[in-house]
Formats: sequence, structure tokens, C-alpha cells
Amino acid sequence: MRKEVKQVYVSYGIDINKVLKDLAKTRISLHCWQLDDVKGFESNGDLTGGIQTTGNYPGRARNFKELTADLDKALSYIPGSKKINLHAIYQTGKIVSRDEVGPEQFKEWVAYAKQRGLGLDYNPTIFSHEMLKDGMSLSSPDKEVRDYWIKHCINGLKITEMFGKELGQKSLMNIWIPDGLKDSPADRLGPRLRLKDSLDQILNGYKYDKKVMDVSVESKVFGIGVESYTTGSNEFYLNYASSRKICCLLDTGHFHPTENVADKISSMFCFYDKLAFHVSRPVRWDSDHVLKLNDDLQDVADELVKCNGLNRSYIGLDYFDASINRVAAMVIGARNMEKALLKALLTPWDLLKKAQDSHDHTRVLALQEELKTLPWGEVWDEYLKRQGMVSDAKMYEEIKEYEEKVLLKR
Ligand code: RNT
Ligand code: ZN
Repeated sequence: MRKEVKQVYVSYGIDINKVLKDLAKTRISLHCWQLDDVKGFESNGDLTGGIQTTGNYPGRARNFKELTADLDKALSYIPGSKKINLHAIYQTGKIVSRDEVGPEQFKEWVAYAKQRGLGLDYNPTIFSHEMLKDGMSLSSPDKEVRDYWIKHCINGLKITEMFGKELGQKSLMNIWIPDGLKDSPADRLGPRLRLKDSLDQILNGYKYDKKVMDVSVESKVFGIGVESYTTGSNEFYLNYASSRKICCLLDTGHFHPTENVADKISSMFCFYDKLAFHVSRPVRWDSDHVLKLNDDLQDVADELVKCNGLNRSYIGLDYFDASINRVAAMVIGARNMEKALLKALLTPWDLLKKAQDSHDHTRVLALQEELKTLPWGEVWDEYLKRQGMVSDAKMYEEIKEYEEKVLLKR
């Protein structure tokens, strides 16, 4: 990095060394499901409901060995502190039914994470399964269905607690359900009251150690096939999480397309100590495209930094594109998250806040625009160098080579 670059940032009161240290400390939870189109290891079948991927790019990881090989490849290009985000369907060893998935089925993952100094997060998998009756799980009118998934989630608490304890890094268990209705509901309240009761049974079903883990709930606005009603709406979970003192998870793809998700962060921090995120990129809807370094992503990173939220947040990524090289998809999205955070950390928020509070809105506008052309790209290259990682261009070249040597042979 040129000396001049350092000087430019010093003139705004920014210390690049501190920024790079803070960035390297910020933990990002990388979702393993980009590597296999959310299929998991239970069977070789297709997704059967609740979630969808599109694309047929060759080379999908089909088992633990292939997935961890791809993960290792991807990790070697992703700078900073990392965790891996798992789903119940990534159980290993002898496959058991979902309501039986427990700590035993995740021992191999713990060993994998330990060897690499990674943390782990967990998600019960409440989709692609015959016990989803009519698309409903925890809010189903059938007690048998609800009980099945309640058991699955209680076991999930035990798995997550094991992750936290074994790896010495707090672990997050996030609950997302696809429950909803295609057409105008006859009853909106019933399913929501049942969901509330199911969640209470889960939280009271096992006294987990709050020092090593947290639980979050993830809302959604709609899904394909459930266009008219989503039981787990934003209002439902905001109130649920706040009253039960658990975390809310904001998935940036789960709001109306014109809603500004970044704007929600400061409101949430007024009332919650901690927040959880699935950073995603919706295109027209919750399409789970790979993160681009666009304004939406930058706004989220800016708010996290401005609200002093980096060490009060579980930052997880959530996208799955089956139409491109999956290892590259994972790396490009993760690097973009890191780039957005870097740019946010390189911003002189104190100067901007001061201008706003002294009613100098022209200064705010001028500064915001002036900052856009600062040489942050050189700082990014420096970060990669300090992290012992190759440039963006080299990264793609190498992954292409991996595609030829490994992925295309599958
Ligand atoms: C689906 C939710 C959910 C999933 C993952 C696989 O709309 O975003 O978080 O994407 O759990
Ligand atoms: Zn999500």
C-alpha cells in the first residue's frame, strides 16, 4: 500500500492499522449450503418444499468429504474470522430421522471445526420433509406434526450448546419455518398462536447454557406457494423475541423489496442487546443471489459499524446459486461482505454525525460523496496481503483450476 493512501485516511482521522485489526476480528458465519444447493447428506433426492434452488452447474458437493474439501478451498480465500453455519441435514455417520438428530450426528463437524479454529452455528432443518403437512410445521393444526418439529428443535438446542462448549465460541441456533398459506386465510390467529406455543415448548424443553449459545427466530414476508400469509412474520417474531429475551434474525431478503432493511438495525439496537443477520441479495424477491458489493449491502455494513454493532451481531450469509461455480460463489459473496465492512470501518462517522447534529446537511452530502472516491481498494489489497491471501483476480483463476481438477470429475 502506498504511503499516500495511509495519509489520506489519517486526514479524516482514520487509522488503517486499527481498521484492519477490527475487520479481521469480525466474525462472519459462512453458510455451508451454497456448496450443495441446500441438499444435505440425508438422501440424494430433490428439495421437496419450503425452499428452492435453481441452476444445474456441475460439481455439486454430494457428501461430507466433498463438501469439506470445497469448504477448505473456499476458506483459503476468505479473510478474517470465520464460523461455519450448518443445518440438521448435514448430519454425518449413520443417518437418523430428523427428530432424532442430536449431538452425536455432529461430532465429525466439531472435529473439523476444532482442527481449523472455526466456530459453528446451527439450524434445525424444517423444509424438504414429509412431516411438513400442507407446508406447515410448528404452526400446523396437527399436534403430531408440531410435536415432531418441536423435538427436532429441542435436540437442536443440545447440538448448538455442544458447538458453543466444544469450540469456545458462542454458537447460534436459528429457527426458520416455511409455514404459510397460498390464499387468503380463513384464520390468521390460530397458526400464530400455535407457533407461539411450539416455540415456548422448545425454549422450555431444554435448559441450555446461555453463556455458550443464543437462539434466534427468522421472519419472512412470503414464499412461493405461500403468497398470502406467513405465520412467522416480522411483527410476530419481533414481539416473540423481545418477550422471550432471545434474538431476532433479519434476513435481508425477507422484506418487501422497497423496504430498507439497513434502516431497521438502529431501531432494533434500541431494544435488543444483540442481533442476528442472514445477509442475502434479493432480486425482485427473496431470490438468494450471491452478495454483490451494492448499496444495499453497504448500507447494512454502515449501520452495523455506526451502531457499534459488530460485536453485538451474529453476521451470517445466506444465498445459494446453483447456476455458477459454487466455491467461487461462496468466496465472492464473503469477500463482498468483508469489503462492505472494510469500507464502513474506513468511514469517518464522527465527522458525519457532527455535521448532521450541527444542522449542516450540505456538509453531510458533500462528505458522503467525497468519501466514495477514496482509495479503499488499495486498503483491501493490503488486508488480503496481511491475511496471506491472493488477490480477487488470482482467486478466480485458482478456483477455475480447482473446478477442472476436482469439481468436473465428480
Ligand atoms: C429461507 C431462509 C432460511 C434458509 C436457510 C437455508 O427463506 O432464508 O434462512 O435460507 O436456512
Ligand atoms: Zn435466511
